[in-house]
Amino acid sequence: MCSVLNVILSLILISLLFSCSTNVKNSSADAGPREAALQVLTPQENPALKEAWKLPTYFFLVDRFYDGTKKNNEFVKKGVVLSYQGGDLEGVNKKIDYFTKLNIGTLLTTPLTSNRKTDQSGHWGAHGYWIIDHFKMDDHWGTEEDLKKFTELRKKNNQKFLLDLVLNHVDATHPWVKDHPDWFHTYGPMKNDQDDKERTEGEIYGLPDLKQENAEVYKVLVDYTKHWMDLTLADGLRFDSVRHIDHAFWKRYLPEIKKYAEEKYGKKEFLLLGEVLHGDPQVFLPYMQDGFNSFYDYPLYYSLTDVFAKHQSMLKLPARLQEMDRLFGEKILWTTFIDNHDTSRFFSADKKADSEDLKQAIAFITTVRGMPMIYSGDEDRIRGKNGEEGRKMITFSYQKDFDDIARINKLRADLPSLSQGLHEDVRATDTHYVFRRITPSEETLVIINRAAAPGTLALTLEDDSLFAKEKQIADKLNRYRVFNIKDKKLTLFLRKRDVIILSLKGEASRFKVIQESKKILKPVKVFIDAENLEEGEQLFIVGAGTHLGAWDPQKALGPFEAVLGNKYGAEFELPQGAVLEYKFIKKNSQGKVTWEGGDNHYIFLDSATHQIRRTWSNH
Ligand SMILES: [Ca+2]
Ligand SMILES: [Ca+2]
Repeated sequence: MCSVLNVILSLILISLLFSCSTNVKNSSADAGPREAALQVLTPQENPALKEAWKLPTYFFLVDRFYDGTKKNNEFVKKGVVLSYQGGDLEGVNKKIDYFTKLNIGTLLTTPLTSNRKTDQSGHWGAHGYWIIDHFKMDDHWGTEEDLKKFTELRKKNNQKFLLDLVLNHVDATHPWVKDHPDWFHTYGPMKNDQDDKERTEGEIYGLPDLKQENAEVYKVLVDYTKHWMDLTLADGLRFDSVRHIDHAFWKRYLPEIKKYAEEKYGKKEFLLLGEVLHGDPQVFLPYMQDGFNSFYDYPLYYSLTDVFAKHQSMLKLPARLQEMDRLFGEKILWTTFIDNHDTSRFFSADKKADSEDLKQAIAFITTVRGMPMIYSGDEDRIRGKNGEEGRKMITFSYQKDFDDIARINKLRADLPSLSQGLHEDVRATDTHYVFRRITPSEETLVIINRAAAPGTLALTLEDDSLFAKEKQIADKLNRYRVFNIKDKKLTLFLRKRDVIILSLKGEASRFKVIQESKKILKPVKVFIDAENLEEGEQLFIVGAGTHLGAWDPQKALGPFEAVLGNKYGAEFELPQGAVLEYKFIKKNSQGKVTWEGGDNHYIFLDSATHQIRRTWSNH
């Protein structure tokens, strides 16, 4: 190796050593990223919160679940998705065993408050987000007696309740708009959500925007919250449109509500779930500082849609999990989902998506960190290209899908490692992903195969793996599938698009090894074929995570040295176990940056990976 390269490598090593103290852009100072870990390390903080919310949640629109009585069917037009469909709490109460059979631990419904009584260009407030009276239940859902019965029934079934609240806006026909004009922002319509003032004070969808900084508004929103907490005995709250309300409000409001839940109801693990509708994990950092302990996991949602619905590389999953782990550590209990009432339905995200894909996606969110949330209709093959179209009435017609999802959901009750365990990436390629969840007394291996054909996978087990001592092991999803272990080699016969879950209880000594493992840097040689480099242009590599410069061209690793012909090479110290998500860039002597075209590259740096070879892509 030439001396220039040695100097460069030393500089890179120095920058890597200091990288743990640099902040990722846009993050607030004390929410800085953690150093890239050897593995994805998950729930060690907040064990009580993770225990309390370990079971899957079922989310439904009251109007779209089950029509228990025709008495309240005002404005109902069956089959017209923009109108009311007749669902009500009496229907929910009649079907209460449905949730138990699906192995659900928590129910979340759309808001229960009274909504506008007229249509808005053919759209009705069947979703519940167009409030006209904060202290009254909508007649469509039934009576407060029905709500009381619902609370009793779910208590009997040991099911929690998450209450959906709207604090950002009211409907234009709400009496407050006339009676208290000073309770609203006067910014006008929101067009640019990148602008902080416009995003928090502008009107979304023409809805009058509440002025939370007004003392009377603050008080009425707190009263509204407590009123519904008292009525429903909620175990947590789901907050709509979080990004459209100023941080100052959340910083004051969330601790007050948390205190109320603790002092009045003894609910120490009260969930504060924020809807921050964004795919970039960085956007969530300031909201974590505001006091939320859960968010919808939109960043992971986009990655898993790419993988399971659009049939893209599985490497996107560990790349995303690792990226989020670097930013948030274990501070947030992510609410994971495969679709919801604001997104396309899973089946409609891509033409290729089918029910096997859907079940794999659900198995994935059930076995990684966070709290999995089923959106009503995931078990019922509901389709729809966007949120509104996907809000169809449940038909209860796919018993096998229901049973399969119920079986996956049951894993959460049976295997504590899935909600509490550390996470270690074992193997990842374009078509399969193997990871381990581990607590001091349980080790679980999850194997997801996305290949369209059957195949064999041989995994070499670590000496300290509980599986290394066994001869045979049965799949937790299908006990008739048994796999052999010989000389610490586990041989798996994979079906096409398969999920296998293996778990053992016992003294899992690998737990300590993973917990204490420090970042192991290993030398990796990177070669890139690039034609037509212009005079003064040099090649660099940049990607996700501080170890690859966090996508900042100024912090890119390089330059590469000419090796032979169009081939350029460099050697870097990179963290073993990391999934690298990266691209190559060219920089000229004036500092002008040219990015490689096409999709990002991914590679899992396991112990056997010492080289990366690629060709520059123009598109
Ligand atoms: Ca009804
Ligand atoms: Ca607002």
